[in-house]
Amino acid sequence: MNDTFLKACRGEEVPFTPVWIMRQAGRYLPEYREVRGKADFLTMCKTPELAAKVTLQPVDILNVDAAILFSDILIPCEAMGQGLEFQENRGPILDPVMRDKDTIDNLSVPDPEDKTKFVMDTIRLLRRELAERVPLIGFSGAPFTTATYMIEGGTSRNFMNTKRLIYETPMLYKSLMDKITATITEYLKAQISAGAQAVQIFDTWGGIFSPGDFREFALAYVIKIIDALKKWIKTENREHVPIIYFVGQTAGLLKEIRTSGADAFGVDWRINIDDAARGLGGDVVVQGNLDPLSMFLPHDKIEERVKDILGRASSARGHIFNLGHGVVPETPPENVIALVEMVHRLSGK
Ligand code: 1CP
Repeated sequence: MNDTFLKACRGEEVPFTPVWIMRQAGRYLPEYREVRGKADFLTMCKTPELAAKVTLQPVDILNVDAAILFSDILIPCEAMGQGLEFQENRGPILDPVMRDKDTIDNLSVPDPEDKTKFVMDTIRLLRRELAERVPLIGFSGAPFTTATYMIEGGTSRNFMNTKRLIYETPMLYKSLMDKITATITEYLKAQISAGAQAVQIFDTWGGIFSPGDFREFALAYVIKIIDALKKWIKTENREHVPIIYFVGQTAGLLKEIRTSGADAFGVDWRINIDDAARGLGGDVVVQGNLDPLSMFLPHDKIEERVKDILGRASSARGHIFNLGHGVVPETPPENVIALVEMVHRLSGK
């Protein structure tokens, strides 16, 4: 198997820098749009054959060093009992919104093999179809990022309802977060049992907090999940499964993020990756961090940036190349193909 990605996650020697792209399966690929033309997004997530098909597309087309399960961070919200819809050009809609005690009390902590069996079936199918070609990454949202969607009822600009719940009724927020945390812990365990070889926890909106609030209202719950997963992996005598923690707006939160217990840290593009590695404690594995919109540059300019990031990241214990956030739908696929080739060529030792 091309296990360069797993080795890099563990901080081991690698022959080249592994690369995968956040949102590597998606609308920028014509092959994805073709499948998506026949099924809506949720149907794709819930049909293992379709989810597996689009998961494998970027592995074949881009030559990336890891596959990431095709799903969404909001799938567990529906499993907990909240209605979930994806409306064209509007994004996710969750209903009813989680802002009062009765509604939050009504949520359950689902059995992931029951309520989200399609995710686990997709993972089992993918491991067979990947046939050890590249490792498979499972994922979830972090509790806070997941909670923002559950509280706001969708995407948000200023997260007013979320912060209002936190500041006005902190115990209610905590009861919601405890349920989400328990759900995600079981969900990630089930993904690992089904065959996920690494997991990434997405805290896309963590950067809306001051460091103190981030620690109390977001990170504390991520620490619980990572701690529970590590203990479970140990008691079950399972092989080490790397955990990657990605936080949007990483720069102001490095001191906090380093205490999460993750094996590797996703870094967005707003900070130089060597500064991020230093802020995270120096001896760490970092993942990132090219600005997703620099994919619109001519190839020679992309190459300059790739070289710069590879050079800077050489000071860290390990580096997994990625964008600093998801690839946008307007991105020319040929530029992403070129990016992967550049990372491999320029980092080859
Ligand atoms: O119309 C379509 O085809 C659906 C678009 C789409 C896709 C392709 C959505 C809706 N989700 C996804 C897949 C997805 N989402 C993956 C697949 C694996 C891969 O990376 O290839 C992953 C890992 C996610 C994770 C996700 N979903 C995050 C965290 C990562 C990030 O980008 O910050 C978030 C915040 C979501 C919520 C979500 N799902 C979809 C949309 C449009 C949104 C974002 C809405 C917003 O901006 O708030």
